[in-house]
Amino acid sequence: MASNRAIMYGYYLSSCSWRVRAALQYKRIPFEERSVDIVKARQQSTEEYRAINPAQKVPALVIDNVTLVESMAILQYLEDTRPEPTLTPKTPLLRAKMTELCEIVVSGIQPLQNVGLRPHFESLQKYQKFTKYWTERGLQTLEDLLQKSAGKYCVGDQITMADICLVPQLYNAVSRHELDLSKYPTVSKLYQTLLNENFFQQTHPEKVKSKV
Ligand SMILES: N[C@@H](CCC(=O)N[C@@H](CS)C(=O)NCC(=O)O)C(=O)O
Repeated sequence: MASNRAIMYGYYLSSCSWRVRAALQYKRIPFEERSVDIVKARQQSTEEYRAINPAQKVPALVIDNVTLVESMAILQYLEDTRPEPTLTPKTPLLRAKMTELCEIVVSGIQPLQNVGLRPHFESLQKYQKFTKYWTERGLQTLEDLLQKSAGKYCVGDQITMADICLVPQLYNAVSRHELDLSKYPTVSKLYQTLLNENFFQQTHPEKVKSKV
């Protein structure tokens, strides 16, 4: 499908932004990233950005003359319109396994440690206790599921959306929540393998940070 260069609105430390950035890179879709500072400047709540994403969150992607929000909807759109290289397993069972893993991250961890929750806690300590609990619980769930589904990657030996969701969340767990991944050996091994993949290296927050 012909298109102009895509524009991604994101933040370098945002795990949801990294999902989209990684998928764009994996599928070799040219894009430019525009930074929305969701932490200090809280640019997600400006009138200008709310016109792009009414949810006041990153990411948003302008592609094919439309604006898309919600990272998983964006991933599915990219998969449907640019199917090669694919991020979806071939069989219904493996697709279900992929979705299980994505959901653990997307519904079971990320929203429960989002920076947007911080003002709703009386203290930083209470926020950190809450976010740590849900992140550790999610990581244990991932470990249990991945012991059964993983090969070289999360679902067998194929890169899928599960890998795209996993890596950014693990980066957050280590860098923001200072969690020790060695308690989760399968998760930990996958993280090391995936971090060596070129499309994750090219889209790593440290690399994006140096450009903004
Ligand atoms: N379900 C959404 C979640 C988006 C989301 O929570 N983004 C975070 C960064 S990872 C954000 O913008 N937080 C700022 C806030 O909530 O104010 C998606 O997958 O795109």
